[in-house]
Amino acid sequence: MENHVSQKLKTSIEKIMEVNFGNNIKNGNKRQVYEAVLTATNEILAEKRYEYSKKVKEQEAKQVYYMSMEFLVGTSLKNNLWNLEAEDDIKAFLAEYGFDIEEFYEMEPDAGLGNGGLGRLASCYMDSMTTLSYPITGFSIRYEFGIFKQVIIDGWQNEFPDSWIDQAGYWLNPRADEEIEVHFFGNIKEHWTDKGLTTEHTDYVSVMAKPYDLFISGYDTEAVNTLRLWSAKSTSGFNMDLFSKGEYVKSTENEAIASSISKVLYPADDKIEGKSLRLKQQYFFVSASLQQITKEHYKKYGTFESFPDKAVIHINDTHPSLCVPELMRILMDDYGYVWDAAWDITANSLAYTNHTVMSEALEKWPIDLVKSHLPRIYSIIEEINRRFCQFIYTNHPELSASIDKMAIISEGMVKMANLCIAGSYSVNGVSKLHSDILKTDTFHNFNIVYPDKFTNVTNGITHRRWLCQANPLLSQLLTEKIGGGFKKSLSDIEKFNEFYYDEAVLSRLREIKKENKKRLADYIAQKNGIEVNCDSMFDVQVKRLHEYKRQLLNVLQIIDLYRKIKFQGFRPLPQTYIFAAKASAGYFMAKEIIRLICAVSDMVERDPDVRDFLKVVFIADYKVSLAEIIIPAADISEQISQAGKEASGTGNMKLMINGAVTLGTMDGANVEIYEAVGPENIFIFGLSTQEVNDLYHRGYRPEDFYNANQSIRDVLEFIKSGGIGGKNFDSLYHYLMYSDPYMNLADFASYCDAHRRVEEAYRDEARFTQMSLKNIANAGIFASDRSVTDYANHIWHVKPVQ
Ligand code: GFP
Repeated sequence: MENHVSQKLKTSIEKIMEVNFGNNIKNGNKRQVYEAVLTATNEILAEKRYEYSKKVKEQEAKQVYYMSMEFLVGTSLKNNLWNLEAEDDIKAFLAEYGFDIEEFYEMEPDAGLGNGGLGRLASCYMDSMTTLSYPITGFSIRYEFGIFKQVIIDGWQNEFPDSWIDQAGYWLNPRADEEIEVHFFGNIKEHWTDKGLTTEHTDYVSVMAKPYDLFISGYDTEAVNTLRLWSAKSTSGFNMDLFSKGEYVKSTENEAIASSISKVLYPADDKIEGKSLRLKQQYFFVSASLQQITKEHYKKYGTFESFPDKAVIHINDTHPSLCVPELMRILMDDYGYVWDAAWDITANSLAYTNHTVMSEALEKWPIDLVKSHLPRIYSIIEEINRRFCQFIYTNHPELSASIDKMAIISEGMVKMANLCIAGSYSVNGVSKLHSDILKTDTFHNFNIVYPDKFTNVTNGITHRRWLCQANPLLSQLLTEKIGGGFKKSLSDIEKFNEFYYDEAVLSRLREIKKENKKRLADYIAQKNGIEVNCDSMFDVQVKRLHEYKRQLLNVLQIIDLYRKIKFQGFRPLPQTYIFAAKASAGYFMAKEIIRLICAVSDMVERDPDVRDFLKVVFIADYKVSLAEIIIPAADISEQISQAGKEASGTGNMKLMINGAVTLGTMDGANVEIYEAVGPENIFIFGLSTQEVNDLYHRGYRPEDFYNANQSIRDVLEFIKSGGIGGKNFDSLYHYLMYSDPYMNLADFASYCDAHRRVEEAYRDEARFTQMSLKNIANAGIFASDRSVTDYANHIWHVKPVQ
C-alpha cells in the first residue's frame, strides 16, 4: 500500500514540472525531472521540519548545537526517500515515464564538506539524532568547493575543484532573514561605565554570514533537524563609486575578500598553522552560530541563567574551539554579564570531543595572528589563561613545572586543545583505548586537575546508510530472518547469530557477497580498465591517506607476495587488493605512497606469471558514494594503523557490518571489534600500544628489522633497484630505512604472517562465511544510534521530542 508521503511527493513532482518548467513528466527531460524530484523531497522535509520545530519550541526542550568544520554528507536523495519510506513508490512512478531513479542518484554530487572520518561521523550523528527524535542543529560552512576531485595521472594524484552546489543546491534552503554580522580586525578600547569596566571593539571589518539550511531526515520519526551552513559575503558589497571611476577590479575587492572565507575546505593534513584564512573560517562560523543561538535563547527566556539547561554546544575537535572566548564575549559585551557569571554559563554549556592524538593536529595559533585578526577574542583568551594558570598554581602546586604545557597561551602560541579542556564541562575520546590514552598520556596533567571531565564515547555509524541503503541484498536477508526491527534498533541484529550453522543462510551470504563484488568489479572495469576475478578474495583498505594509517605496510606485503609468486613459485589463493584514498594536496609522502600503489598495480597487471593470483587496484576519487559501492564487496577489512595512533576508525565498523573480517592491529575501535566478535573472528597482528611506546623509548632502528628479516631486505632492495616497473622510489626506500616513524618494518613479519592466516581461513569457505556472519551479527554496538544515546544520556542530558 502506497504511503501518504509518496502520494504527496508525486503530486508535488507533477506540480513543480508545471510551474518551474511549463512541462509535464512525460515530456520533461532528465535534468528537469531530477530537479523536480529533489525539490519535492526537500519541500516534504520543510513541512515536517516546521511541525517538529514547533513541538521543540512548545516543549522548551534542551537542544544540541553541534559545531563542526566538517560534515561529510555524501548524497541525500536516496537517503531521504529511504527514510521517508517512499523509495519504491517513487522509483515505480518515475519508471512509468521511462526514468530510472538510479540515474538520478548518480547525477547527484556528494556534498563533500569534509576530509574523512571526522566529518563523516558528524553526518552519521545528525542522522541518528534525528531518527531518535532528539533536537540537534549542526553548524558549519557552506564551502563552495568541498574536498577536491582526485584524478590520478601516471600514478600521481592531481586535484581538481569540486563545485558541488550546482547540482545539489536544491537541498540548501537560503535564510536571508537570518543573516548575521561577524567582526574581524580593529582595536579594543576599555572604558568605565556605570556597569564597570567595559570593552569596546572598534574599527573592525564586517563580514556578513548568510545561512543555508540543509534538512536532515530520520527513519520512522516525525523529527527533521537542520544542518545550518554559513556563507560569507561582504557587508558593503559592490563599490559603485570605484566602478564609476573606472576601477573595475577594485570595485569588487571587498566582496572577493569576504567571500573567500567560505570558498574552500582546508585539507586535513596541510600545515595549516598560521593560515589566516583558516582562522577566519573558524571564527566566522563559530561567531555567526553562537550569535544566533544566544539571540534566540534571550528572545525566549530573557536571561542566560537557564542557558546550560536549554542548550549544549558541542565542539567537534579543536576547530570550533573559539566557542569558548566567543560565548564569553557575547555574554559580557552584548548582554552585560560580569566575568564570573559569564564563565559559569560558558563552562557549563560547552562539551568537547578530541579525535586524534597526532600532535600536528592539536591546533596552535601564533599569538600575533590571533591578536591582529581577533583582538577582542584574544584579550578574553588572555584572561582565561591568566585565571587558569593562577588556579593551577594555587590548587595544584605539584603541577607548577608543567604549567608551560598546560597553559592556553605559551611558547608564542594559543593552544586550542588546552582552551577547550579549560572551557568545557566534558572532554571525550572516541574509543575506549583512545580515551584512555587521553587520560594517561596526551592530557595526563589535565586529568589530574579535572578527573571528572574525561570520559569516553565510542564512535558509531548509521547502519541505515551503510547497510540498508548500501547493501540492500543483505538488508533484505536480515529482514527475512530476524524482522525489520534492526533498522530502527540495531541491537536486534544480534539475533542473526542464530543462523551460524544454517547452511542455507550461509550460502545466501556468499551469493550476496558475490553480487556486491560484481557491482564493484563492473565499476573497476569501467574506471580502471582492470578485469578483476569475483571469485578472488577482496581485500580492502579505504580511508584518508596518512603515514600512520600505514597503507605503505599493505603495499610492502603485496610486493613481498608478488616476489614469492614470481620468483619462488608460491601459489596463493587468488586475491584482489583494493585501495581508495585521498592525500592532502601538499602531503608529499602520502602522494608517493599512492604512486607506489599504482606502480605495483601496473607491474602486476603486466605480469602473466602473477596476474592470475594477484590484482591491485587503486580506485580514484574516494568519497561517500564510492565507499557505498566498495564496502559491501569486501571480504577483508584492513585496519592496520600503528597501535595508539588511530583514535577510533569508523570504516572498520562499516566494513564489519557488511560482513568483512577485520585484519588489524589492536588500535582504536579495533579493540572493541575484537571484544565483540571474539578472537576467532578477527585477525590481529603487530605491536600493542605499550610495545610501540617501549620500542620508541628504547630507540627504534629500522635497520635492526632490515638486518633480521630476509623478506624485508628483498622487498626494500627490489624497490630500490627499480623493480617496480623501472620507477624510482628512493624517497620511500630512504623513508623506511632511515626514519619509518610509524614502524612499518617492526610490524612487517607479523603482518605477513597474519595474511597467510587470512588466506587459510578464506580457503575454508564455510568457516569464513561463519566468521563473516559473526561480524554482521555483532556489529550492534557500533550503531551511531548507540553513540548518540551515550552522548544524550551522559554528556548532553537531552531528551527526545516526540
Ligand atoms: C578522525 C580519527 C579517526 C576517528 C574519526 C572520527 O578521523 O580515528 O574515527 O576522526 O572520530 F583519526 P579521520 O578524519 O582521520 O579519518
